[in-house]
Amino acid sequence: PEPSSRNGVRRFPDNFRFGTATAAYQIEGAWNADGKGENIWDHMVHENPSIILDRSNADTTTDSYHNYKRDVEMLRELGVDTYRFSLSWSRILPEGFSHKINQEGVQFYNNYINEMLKYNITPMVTLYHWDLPQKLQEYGGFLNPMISDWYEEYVRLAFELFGDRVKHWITFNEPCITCNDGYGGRYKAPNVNTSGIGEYLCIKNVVLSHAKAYHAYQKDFKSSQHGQIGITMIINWQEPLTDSEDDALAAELKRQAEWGVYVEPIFSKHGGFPREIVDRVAEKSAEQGYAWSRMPEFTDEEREFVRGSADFLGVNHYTAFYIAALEKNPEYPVPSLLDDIGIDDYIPHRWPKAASPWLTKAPRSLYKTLMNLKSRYNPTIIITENGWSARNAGLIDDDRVDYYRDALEDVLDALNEGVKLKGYIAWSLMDNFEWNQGFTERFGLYQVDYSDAKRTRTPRKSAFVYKQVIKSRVVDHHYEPDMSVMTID
Ligand code: GBH
Repeated sequence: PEPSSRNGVRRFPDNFRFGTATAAYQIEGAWNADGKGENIWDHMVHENPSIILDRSNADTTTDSYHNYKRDVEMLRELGVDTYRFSLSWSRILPEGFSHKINQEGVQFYNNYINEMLKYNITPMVTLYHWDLPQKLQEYGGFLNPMISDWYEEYVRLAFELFGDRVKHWITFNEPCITCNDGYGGRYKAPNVNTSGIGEYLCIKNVVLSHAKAYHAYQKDFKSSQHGQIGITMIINWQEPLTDSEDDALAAELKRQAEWGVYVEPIFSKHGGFPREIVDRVAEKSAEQGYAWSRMPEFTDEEREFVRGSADFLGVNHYTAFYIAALEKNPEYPVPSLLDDIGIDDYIPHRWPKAASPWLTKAPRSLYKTLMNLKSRYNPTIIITENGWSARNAGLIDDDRVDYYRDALEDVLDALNEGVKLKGYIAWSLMDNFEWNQGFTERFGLYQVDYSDAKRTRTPRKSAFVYKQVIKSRVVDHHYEPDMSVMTID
């Protein structure tokens, strides 16, 4: 972007928080150690190895279960305030329910959290990052409305066990991956193909699960623990391809399908699902001969229960897409959420490409996203993920450095515009198991050497640059780090 567009204060306020993020399945390994139960990712990759591009799995991955002290040391090297990581439900509750608590799993998280606190690093805990206990899947998982009670039972235990020290909770990471991909037949666990029906049941059940967790915390924990609870969405920028009304609606439907169905019920004044998608699915369902809409509604009581049930919105932002209306996209099964919304997406050739096919460096996409959220709900926001993938394992990652610098300039612009943005968390602390892409895509500020049993971690150039931003509170586009030695300041 033109330098002239970067106006205002170019310094991060002292109370603005910086962090890095990971997720349990992607980093812990030790998949069946010390009493951990199987989860839906363990199950899927073991049953069906070819669902992962390089036929790898996360049985060991970066082995953070054993390397957690090194992880915390890296956080200290970077000088971050916050570490966002997730709890593995089945490591704590091997069968999903609290009748059997795995004390060794609890001990692991206590050790991890205490190690962070020892060095003044604030833990931010994601309660669910896609890894449901397999047992609960056998009872229907997120298609069973009982899931909101099961989830409440689990999160209450997490609040009891860790809430004396953890003050930042995220109920769900990117629930659209659970629902639209996991139940919509798009190769994420549990990989059950219930597109067009199950995926909508899942959406409603996730929203109610979130709200139950929020209310449980307000009722029984907030007054003694004083923490905050939010929910994290993937919110990329969706730009209509043309000025036509159809493309504008298509872009809006894409936003609603990915995050609006969760955010609108929680953050809007009126509550409930976003109108356009509700009408659209009702219409399509009728055309297809269903006696009812495939998208369930909330009862009035449920709508009120959900409305306002969050202290902040977590935003995972990576990129942008152009969206056009396309009534019948032959790629999508019927019925499915993707067929319902009737869209096609495009990525312009001119945007620099990362290793992930969906990820490009789209100009000012983070700024546009934050301004759009401000105009809709003006929520308190934490950027809970932002990052860049490479196929190359090397340490000189100038494309990642460019990506982060421009994203951080967008953050400054948004702060200048009064967006209630409290912090920025980079994805990821280190290379890790990138879901269906296995180990073929690397997002790490630190490189991980998978050929080494110790899973040695080494800082990349981007780690040094991020450290400098955190320390100096400014983005210096000319800073060239001395990479010969990483220090703890
Ligand atoms: C995040 O998702 C996740 O929270 C994190 O665990 C992950 O490691 C990180 O990003 C990097 O991917 O292959 O065209 O079907 C980001 C949102 C949504 C991006 C699913 C990839 C699949 C696109 N992701 N999407 S496609």
